[in-house]
Amino acid sequence: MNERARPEAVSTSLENSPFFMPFSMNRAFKKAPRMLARADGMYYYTPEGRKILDGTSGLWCVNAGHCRKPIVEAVQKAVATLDFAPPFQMGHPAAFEFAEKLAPLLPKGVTRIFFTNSGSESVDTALKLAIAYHRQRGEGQRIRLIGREKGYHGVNFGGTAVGGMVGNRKLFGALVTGVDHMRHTHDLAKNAFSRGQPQHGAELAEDLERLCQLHDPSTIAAVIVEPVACSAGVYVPPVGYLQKLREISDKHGILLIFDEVINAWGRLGKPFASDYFGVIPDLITTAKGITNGTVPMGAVFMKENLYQAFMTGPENAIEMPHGYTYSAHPLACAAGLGTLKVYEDEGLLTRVGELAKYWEEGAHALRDCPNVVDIRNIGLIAAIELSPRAGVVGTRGFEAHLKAFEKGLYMRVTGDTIALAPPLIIQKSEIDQLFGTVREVLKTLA
Ligand code: PXG
Ligand code: PLP
Repeated sequence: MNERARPEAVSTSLENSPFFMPFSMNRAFKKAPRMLARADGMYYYTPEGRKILDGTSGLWCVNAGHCRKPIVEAVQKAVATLDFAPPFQMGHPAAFEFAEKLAPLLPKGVTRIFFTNSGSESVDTALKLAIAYHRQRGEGQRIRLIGREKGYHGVNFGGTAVGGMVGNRKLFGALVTGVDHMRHTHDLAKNAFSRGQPQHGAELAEDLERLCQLHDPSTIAAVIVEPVACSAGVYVPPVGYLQKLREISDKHGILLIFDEVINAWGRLGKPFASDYFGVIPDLITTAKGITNGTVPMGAVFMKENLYQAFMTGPENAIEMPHGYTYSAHPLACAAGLGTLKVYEDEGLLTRVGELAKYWEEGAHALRDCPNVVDIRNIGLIAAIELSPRAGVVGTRGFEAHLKAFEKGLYMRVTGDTIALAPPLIIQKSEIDQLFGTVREVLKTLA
């Protein structure tokens, strides 16, 4: 990991900055900015040089830790060699090499890879592929898409439509038609303080059967879920739930999509959540940890039959009229190759298997802190749900975020739920430090 000179502190006011920040409180932030100037391993550094433990891997993406040398050097070399190559009707070696290196990591039967630039693009790509697949096979009536309440599938139109976070949907009109949602699996009354997978709720997968009966299964193209729903507050699938979804989708010829934008890349102690839960979907969407967050990239992994369904017409025709200017960008492929090397050299795709128990104990030890109504965990993910203040949902959670930053810990909150998912290189002493800071924060939070 490399050492760098300390950047100059930011001196100018940001109050009138033209930068329209995404998913942020723009006005409040610009009055009191929280800036990060550099990063190394497990830590961010502020422009003033304060050291901040990264409790959520940036945005759940920096799984190998920050500014890792093999990744930085791979990108530096790539940018000086081939800055851009058109991905349509042309190729470059790193794209094929990266696909070749990824393929052996994929769950059994999942063989083909379509590159995108983000999780949102992966989701919209997978939804389009699902509808097109059925049409290719003479089932063009399968146009419906099923998501789930509390799901997060990014912010493009398809992903917003199948997503189930109300605040992310309500401003944006009718979204995509033909979408329906299963109920979420969050059940505090039955499952509070579960360690790992909760015992109750497998039967909620029957909601897919209910929607099949409502719409007729022959109209449904695909169902998409995050195996562990992360963004909306960390909802771990009940024991048997994902297996049941697989059974019902198989019974009705519906494609099952696992959105592993966060779940993949060792977060659960296996390369994919699919491996962890022993359920293989037809398509997997991912992004984030595929390049350790260094250069934007996403991918859709699919079973062989999906790919083959498109390889049927004349060879002088384009098989898939879909793709992005930056699909398989040379810098992203270089970052991805560097990332895989670090994952392999350091065993990071399975390291969480050894850490998960210690992590679980640390998280659940916070149960006695004020306002804690639930603690959930799986792999190297934990959520601490706080009771909301009367009439002002989210303020207690957001204050926890601010106080933690003052005390040297970066962590995400969603509503009043704290979400923790540090880089997979974390040491046990740093796990103690992380939960110790959360304890201090919760103790002082009214
Ligand atoms: N699907 C899932 C399951 C995700 O978690 C996306 C799609 C979209 O990926 P992009 O790369 O387009 O952002 C995500 C992204 C949070 C948080 O704080 C989570 C995400 C993004 C931003 C914030 O929980 N997940
Ligand atoms: N809009 C216009 C006018 C374009 O020309 C393009 C790409 O050529 C796009 C949108 C899509 O951009 P991207 O391929 O980066 O997703």
